[in-house]
Amino acid sequence: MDDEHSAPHRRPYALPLPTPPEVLRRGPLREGAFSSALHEPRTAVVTGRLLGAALLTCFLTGLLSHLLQEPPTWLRDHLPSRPVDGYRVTQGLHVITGIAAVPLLGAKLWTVYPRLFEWPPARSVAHALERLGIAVLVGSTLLELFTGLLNTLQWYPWPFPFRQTHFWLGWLAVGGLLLHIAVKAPLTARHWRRRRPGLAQRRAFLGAVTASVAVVTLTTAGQTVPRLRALTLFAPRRPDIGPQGLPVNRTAAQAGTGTTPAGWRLTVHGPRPYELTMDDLLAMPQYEAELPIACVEGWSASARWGGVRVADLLARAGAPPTARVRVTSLEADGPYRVTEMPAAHARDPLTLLALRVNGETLLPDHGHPARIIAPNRPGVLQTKWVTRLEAL
Ligand SMILES: Nc1nc2c(c(=O)[nH]1)N[C@H]1C(S)=C(S)[C@@H](COP(=O)(O)O)O[C@H]1N2
Ligand SMILES: [Mo]
Repeated sequence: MDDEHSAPHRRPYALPLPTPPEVLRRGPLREGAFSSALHEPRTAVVTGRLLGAALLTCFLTGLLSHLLQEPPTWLRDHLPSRPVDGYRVTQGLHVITGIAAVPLLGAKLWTVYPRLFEWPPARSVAHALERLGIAVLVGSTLLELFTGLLNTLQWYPWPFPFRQTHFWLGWLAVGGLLLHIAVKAPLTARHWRRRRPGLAQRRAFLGAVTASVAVVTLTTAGQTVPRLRALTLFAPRRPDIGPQGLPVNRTAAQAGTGTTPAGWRLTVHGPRPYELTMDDLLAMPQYEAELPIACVEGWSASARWGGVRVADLLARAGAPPTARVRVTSLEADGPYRVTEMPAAHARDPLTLLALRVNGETLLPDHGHPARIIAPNRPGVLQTKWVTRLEAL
């Protein structure tokens, strides 16, 4: 048998769902429970545009940061070491747009939250799926901004690893966002342009939202934008406060590297491996470079570094200029004890095994006896307390 000639087909997602009994329609579920004139599409479109732009910028810069920190094999030989300030700018933007997204998300959710109490809760399977999609979008975005913000404070009150969670939640949030943009496109298009006369209340609301975004941005962006430094009230870090004029993330005490072992040597592995004492290093040609430390948490600070070119050290070991380098720290353990540097960075003349900063010998907190400093690189990979380089 076939049902070619039975009842007309309905696509399964268009199936209507039953309306729950009217007695349940109380409190916020009442007709007309929300009185503000601003719970309407034009306000949602204006806040949504700003929020969308912030979240998409945040996502793309975050993706970049992830790729730079853990480059997949196909990419690792194509990562450029210029512009010098590349990572500083993109990661600064990542944290700035993430922070700006907090008041924007608040405003957007406030505008549309009466929809949470829509009646009936689901008209059809399609409507139920759309609402489920919104739940995923809102949940993942809230969690994403929350974990990111707490990470800038170096506070990890959860049992899961931050970076992987933040990465996958980001995909979930951006997937939900793109779907949301697509589903709402016709409605958005209708309210894209302002119709005169505008709503005075809306103007006041959007003014308040803009002011909140300006305040949170101006009081935190100084952690990476030098011109805003004087306004840095709420940023977790002041980039100019710390020993030798630079902040410290992991101290020598935390890493157990407060005193350098008496017989410290730099070991360089390659076709012709060798070892150097500090005196040997100081006898090599010394170079200086003005380079930033750009921490993934959003602060950055520039300094004048002095030391030996990594390219010279590798060439002396007979390594080809296409070699990547594995850097090992004296630190007993820690996620950044061993890091890898792409070939472009290793052969960049600005990349140093730094022995000095701002004219002084490195303090233990900044990586004494020697640290890596390279252009266009996440701070986590600027390895301190270096004991070994291996050409790969
Ligand atoms: N060996 C080692 N190097 C490290 C780290 C670490 O935990 N271990 N932290 C990194 C991080 S997260 C940053 S932002 C920079 C900070 O450098 P600073 O303390 O000299 O400012 O060092 C990096 N180098
Ligand atoms: Mo960092």
